[in-house]
Amino acid sequence: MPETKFDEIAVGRGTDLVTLTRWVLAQQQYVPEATGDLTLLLTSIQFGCKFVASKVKQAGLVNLLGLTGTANVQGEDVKKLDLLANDIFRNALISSGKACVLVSEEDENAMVIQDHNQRGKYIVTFDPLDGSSNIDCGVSIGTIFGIFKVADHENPTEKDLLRNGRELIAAGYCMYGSYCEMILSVGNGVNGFTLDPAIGEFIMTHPDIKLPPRGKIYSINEGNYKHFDEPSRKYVDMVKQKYSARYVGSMVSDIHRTLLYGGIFGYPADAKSKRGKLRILYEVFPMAFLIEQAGGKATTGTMDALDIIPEHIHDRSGIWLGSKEDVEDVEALYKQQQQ
Ligand code: AHM
Ligand code: MG
Repeated sequence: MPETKFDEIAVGRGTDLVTLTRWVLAQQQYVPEATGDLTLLLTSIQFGCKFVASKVKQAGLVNLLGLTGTANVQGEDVKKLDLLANDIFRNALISSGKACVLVSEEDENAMVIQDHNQRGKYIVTFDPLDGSSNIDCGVSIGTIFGIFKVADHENPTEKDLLRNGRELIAAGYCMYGSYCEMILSVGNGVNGFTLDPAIGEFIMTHPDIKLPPRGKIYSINEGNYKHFDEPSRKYVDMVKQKYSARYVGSMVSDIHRTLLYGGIFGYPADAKSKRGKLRILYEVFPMAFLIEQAGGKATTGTMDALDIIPEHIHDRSGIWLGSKEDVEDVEALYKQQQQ
């Protein structure tokens, strides 16, 4: 018999693609106590995103556009796709066996997984379909999520939910746009993965995203200018002299552009929305976490966004996020006002 010979083969040659699952698995080696639970949870989120991406594409053809005729706890009209996306993510997360409590924009109360054997150690906060007002006209929308750990999965408490954003262990979003992209951070930078619909996998396309320290784009709903406080007005007056304006009206898309091109996105608290519009647990925190992980900054104007402690699961806050120096300009105007 001829002797078996061994050749060495290197990792990362030619057609070698890094899938999201492979990347998440590889991160486990940096965490000695890792159990693989987060990998499984993220796999279920990945599945939910693929499922929603496919439904968003078909929406106009299979009667998924339009309203359900009901309003959510925040008094907003619920779209058919909002409801479907919520159902898809709930089921995906429950079946992962790694979630303990779910907090969704569409559900009034936090949902505890009933079956103790199906409970894991994670709290997932999510907006299943953000940018609802853009659904029916085919403009980019997305899913946003944040992941915390629960202290005791047998007895989750309100304290597990109402905590600051620095305690997030992972956050991300998936954008359903001209391409479908998942942006994820597990606390060691930010990476982007594009869905290849032909093979059904998210492939790493934007490794280690870093925001430039200053951008050239400001993104804010200027239709609210008359309601803005003085620092917000002053800021808009200042940047419009030198920056371009871009505003999609879907937070996921506006943040995606900000991450890739730099600049600033703001939805400040104002006379109309006294506590801001965007929700802390599943819009503000995940996006602030990603922006900080990419070297940017996130503020309410007067404090770091990740230091907020919400008093209720659906609490809102004003928010400015983006390139560090741009956000610092906003902070300086708020400081000036306080003097
Ligand atoms: P939604 O979660 O009901 O879709 O609302 C959140 C959206 C964000 O995506 C976006 O940044 C903001 O609302 C846009 O609000 P407006 O239409 O007031 O500019
Ligand atoms: Mg939303």
